[in-house]
Amino acid sequence: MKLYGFWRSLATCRVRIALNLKGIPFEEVPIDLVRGDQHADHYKAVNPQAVVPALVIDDDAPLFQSMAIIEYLEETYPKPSLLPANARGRARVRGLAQIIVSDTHPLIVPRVREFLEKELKIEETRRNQWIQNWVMKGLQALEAQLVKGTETARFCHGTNPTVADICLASQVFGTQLFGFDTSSVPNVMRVFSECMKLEAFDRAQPLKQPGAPAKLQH
Ligand SMILES: N[C@@H](CCC(=O)N[C@@H](CS)C(=O)NCC(=O)O)C(=O)O
Repeated sequence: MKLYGFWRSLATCRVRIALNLKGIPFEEVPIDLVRGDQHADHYKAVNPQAVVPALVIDDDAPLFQSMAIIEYLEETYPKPSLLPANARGRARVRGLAQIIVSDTHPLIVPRVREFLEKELKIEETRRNQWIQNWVMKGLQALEAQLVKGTETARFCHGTNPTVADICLASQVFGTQLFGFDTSSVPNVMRVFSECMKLEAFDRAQPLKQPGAPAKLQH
């Protein structure tokens, strides 16, 4: 299995965690998003959207979009399951995941940041304000659901990690990359610290991937 990704890509991180949790071996092929390698013809032949991740299994057509890839893995490698056993639980977990995947992460991806900078000519401080605003709004929405939900336990939903925890952890890694204060989301951070006790999450984190800097500069 070949995972096209990038060390600091939060969407790649989600798939990496799922693969690790399910114990599926894979090889990661780095696509340097800073250098713009996602736009190279050789990568657009893999994923014409010019984004990572993409997952290639045997010689089949590449799978794309992190959540579609994770759902595929869930169906083809059902154990351990990353979704609750009942329909209501699955709806809650998918809802928590979508807060991050649909409503938060898309607002801060490189092509959006580049558009703000190069087309709209928004200066760096204001661009950082944009990123911080949307990331923290997303995490605060997650925080409110964790506080309200009676199923919140060691993880977002019960005592086993689900796709909600995968998405939560990926976005918290993002706050670390940007150097944001997360003290306003204590329940999110408590779940994150439970996730990080699991090797599958720890091994998937951005700073442990090839190409990552030894230390972040903020
Ligand atoms: N919704 C997509 C997001 C994919 C995405 O935007 N990936 C980012 C990295 S996290 C990317 O490759 N960006 C390239 C760019 O914006 O130019 C998913 O979950 O797979």
